[in-house]
Amino acid sequence: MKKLIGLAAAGALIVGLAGCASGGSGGGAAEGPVPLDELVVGFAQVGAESGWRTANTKDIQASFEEAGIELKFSDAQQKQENQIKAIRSYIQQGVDYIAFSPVVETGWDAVLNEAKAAGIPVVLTDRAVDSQDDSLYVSFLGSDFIEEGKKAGQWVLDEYADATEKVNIVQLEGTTGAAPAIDRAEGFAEVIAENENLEVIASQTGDFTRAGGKQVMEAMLKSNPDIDLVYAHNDDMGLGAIEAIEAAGLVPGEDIKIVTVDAVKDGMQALADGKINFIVECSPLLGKQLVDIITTLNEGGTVEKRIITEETTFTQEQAIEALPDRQY
Ligand code: GYE
Repeated sequence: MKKLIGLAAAGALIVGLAGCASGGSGGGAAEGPVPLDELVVGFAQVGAESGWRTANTKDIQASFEEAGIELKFSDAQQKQENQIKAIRSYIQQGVDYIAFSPVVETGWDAVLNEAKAAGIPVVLTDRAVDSQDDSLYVSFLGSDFIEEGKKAGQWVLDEYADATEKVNIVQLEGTTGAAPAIDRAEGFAEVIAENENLEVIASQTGDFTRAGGKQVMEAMLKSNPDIDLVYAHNDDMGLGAIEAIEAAGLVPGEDIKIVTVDAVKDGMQALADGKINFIVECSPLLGKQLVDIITTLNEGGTVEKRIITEETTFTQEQAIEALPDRQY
């Protein structure tokens, strides 16, 4: 399984050249590939809520520019209605392909059926949709968020293996209803259930933002005097929590341990400084693989339905080592 995933991540996306793949309105298999400088792709981004998202946007824009493919880009400011509007406008403009990162999991069937009716293939990047009908998208490229939650849980399990008393954990959740918020909570809960001393005493959304993480942490510190560990679904909320913890006169990383997901530069710096204790990597660099998917489809090839990003984890020492070369 690991090997398969590795291959997919390495860019081995073509599984056949059957000539049956869906091309865009501009052509594709039947009429032969559309020249790359005539291809148009519409990308409906979630927003600019985090360091991860900014890196993801930059990478996608740079990858399309490098490939010489026109990319229409929209920022939905974390609102599903804006994303739906953007997708409808791409359909109206008759783009060849639509790619998007769904802000929440549910509520996409109507607009995705409109894209299907218009013959425009859709690629999901980063986040999944929760739909019964998987013919509504060609491929889903992104991380395994349950696995990320499990990795975070495993660190906590090991860290407190010898604990004889209750360990009070608070969770800063991502955007309510978003795949990474649902799955990172699920994977984490599953693993920490192995030790009954580990207990999530409070869990609330900070919407994947630094300000949200800070605000929720301030409130949690007031109502829970004895917090041992913060599990934040992304670095930005963890960084916000650090500010709240310091403002309360406590030392982040020591008085209260912090585990996060993403491994963007600011998060890695906080880990190197000992303010965060462990980070599970989630790579935002999906641009090149997205270009590969689209050029493969354009050439009449087919792509894997699910392409999982390869990722690692970082301790403080590993962060110190990785920081100088970190691109984002
Ligand atoms: O972890 C978070 C961002 O969907 C994986 O969204 C992405 C998440 C990422 O806002 O920082």
